[in-house]
Amino acid sequence: MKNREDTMHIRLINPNTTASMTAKIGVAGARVAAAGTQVSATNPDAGPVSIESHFDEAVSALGVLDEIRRGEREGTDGGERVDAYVIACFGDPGLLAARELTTAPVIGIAEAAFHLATLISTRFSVVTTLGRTCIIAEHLLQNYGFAHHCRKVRAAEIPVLDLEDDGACALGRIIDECRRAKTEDGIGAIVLGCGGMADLTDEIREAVGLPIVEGVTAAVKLAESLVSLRLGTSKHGDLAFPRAKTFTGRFDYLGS
Ligand code: 5HY
Repeated sequence: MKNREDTMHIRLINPNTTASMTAKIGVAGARVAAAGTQVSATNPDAGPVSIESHFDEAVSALGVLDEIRRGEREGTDGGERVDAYVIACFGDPGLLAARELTTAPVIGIAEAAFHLATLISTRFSVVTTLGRTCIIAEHLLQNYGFAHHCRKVRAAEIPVLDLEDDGACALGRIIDECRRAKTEDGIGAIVLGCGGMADLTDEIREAVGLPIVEGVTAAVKLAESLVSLRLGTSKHGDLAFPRAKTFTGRFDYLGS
């Protein structure tokens, strides 16, 4: 593990396969990274172009694991070692399984945003894309122990890929929903519920007038803190490397 004086390399993984969204996530992460922090962004070759359901989530999780394995191989094949990973989808797909595959910290953007929101407000709301994905965020809030901090998970009712289409006025709908949250939820901050919103934080903050917590940038800063503190994923207990075993059929490449 590198000490705080050296550079560090943070790999952002967009679990969907839309390259333009991956590029946008990379730019947003690099913009807040400290001097000396290299940020790279990838997405799986195979999987859903956007994640908007439990099914999409389940399939995308394997893509995330493939990207972690790729990052780990790069480090051993003489490439740039990855010091921390960020899963840049608001469902944090495959988070715990990903942590089993590396000693580096692995941070989900939902978990990161929840942590930071509770440091600056006693109550926050989440504004995500489609209504049907709200339950995914609600399950994460319960799972991570933040449910009592979150007043409401709201949806702007926009398909994820509208965020890639300037003509779709996704920003206007997100701002409207944030304004409703501000007046109705009794909150002090808003968490943006999609990695594809990573470039919208400033515009939304100006339009709504509340602290806006965005997951990709939150995760990059938390990753830097963990690496600087020489804190990696514990290999003692449930996040130890998976036991070697055979995988059959199309998953035989996962065997060891
Ligand atoms: C995300 N989907 O962050 C989630 C957002 C959502 O493709 N990237 C996606 O709506 O759950």
